[in-house]
Amino acid sequence: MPRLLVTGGCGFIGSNFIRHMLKRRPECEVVNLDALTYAGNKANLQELEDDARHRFVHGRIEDPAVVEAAIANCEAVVHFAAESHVDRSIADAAPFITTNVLGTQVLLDAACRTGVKRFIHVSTDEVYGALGSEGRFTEQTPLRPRSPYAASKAAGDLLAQAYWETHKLPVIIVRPSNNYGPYQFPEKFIPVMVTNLIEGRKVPVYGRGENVRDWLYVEDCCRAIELALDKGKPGEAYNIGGESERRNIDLAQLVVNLMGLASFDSWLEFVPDRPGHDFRYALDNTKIARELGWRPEKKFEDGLRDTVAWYSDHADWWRPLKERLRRSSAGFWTSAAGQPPSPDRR
Ligand code: NAD
Ligand code: TDX
Repeated sequence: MPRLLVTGGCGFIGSNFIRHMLKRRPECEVVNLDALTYAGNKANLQELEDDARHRFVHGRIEDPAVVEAAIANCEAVVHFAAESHVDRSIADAAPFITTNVLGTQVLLDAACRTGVKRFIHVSTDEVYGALGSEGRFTEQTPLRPRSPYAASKAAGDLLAQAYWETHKLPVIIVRPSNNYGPYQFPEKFIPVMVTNLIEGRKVPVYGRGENVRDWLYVEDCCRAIELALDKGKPGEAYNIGGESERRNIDLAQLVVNLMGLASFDSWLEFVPDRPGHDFRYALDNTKIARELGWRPEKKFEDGLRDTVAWYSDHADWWRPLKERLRRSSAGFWTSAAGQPPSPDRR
């Protein structure tokens, strides 16, 4: 794969993926198309500043002229760019439709015109909806998105699938579970917890903290996407599950313990629940294990310890981001800035 177009490469998973590929593949070149929204940050790839194999293009994926120029001479596309935060989609769904639906269509059209050899569409487990306490989603599970974010991602999946069926664009859809690790924007649950606790603030727990997420270390996710790029079958979807399910409350307990803090309860603040909060996600990894030989390798407790250490060592990275979040939080529904969500703020 000599030259890749990566969209959203200045975000959390995208920046980890670019680092992963350039480290493992000396011959690889990356064009990184990113709009630098509130979640995009050039500092995520600071160490590649002098690496000629990485070319940053500032622009939006829903702009056909920008995409046309960026995709020229690229053999494959790995499409991460998205509005990615569920709480924000509850406050205002419009940017989710623009980026996750319209942007995906513009990219798919450009990919058809240039004839790329592979188009990896990075989707999410959330497109399947919510589980009760039993069972797992397989790739055959019908799409039943329940938040505006998940609906916009599912729309992207359906478009991607349709471009395979209609135009034979070699699209591969990957559906990872909740990622965690270095460079995750501090509005998502794990970085909210770790950075709040470092700052001496409480952890906002939605509802009673009984919802379950399946946690995947970001490096394991990047390995799976690399395999999908090399060996994935066009027209197919692959789940990428972390095989590490935890209730939010148990995860909070683990983080408080890892940070060496006593009296767990005093560090929690139970806040009103997210509207339509999906109860549980869990992915069946049978297909990706059998067809691509992938399994998650990082043990959850090790990944979490490494992540806590990374945020402890990189306060200069996240402090300005949290400052900005706090200043701008008035208009959207989130507790990430340390303000508990309440129904009258929706
Ligand atoms: P992120 O929010 O950290 O990063 C998104 C990036 O996309 C940012 O750099 C942003 O500037 C860029 N972007 C947003 N709108 C854009 C536009 N219109 N044009 C160009 N660039 C734009 O997201 P993430 O957590 O790294 O997620 C990456 C992808 O993986 C997303 O598609 C998301 O839906 C999916 N995903 C994420 C997770 C997770 O746990 N983080 C899990 C499953 C799937
Ligand atoms: O402050 C918080 N308190 C809290 O209890 C936050 C931010 C979250 N939560 C809960 C809600 C969820 O049950 O923690 C869980 C994880 O929440 P998020 O980090 O917002 O992730 P989630 O909504 O599960 O979605 C994530 O995984 C799938 C990503 O944000 C999506 O981009 C991805 O598709």
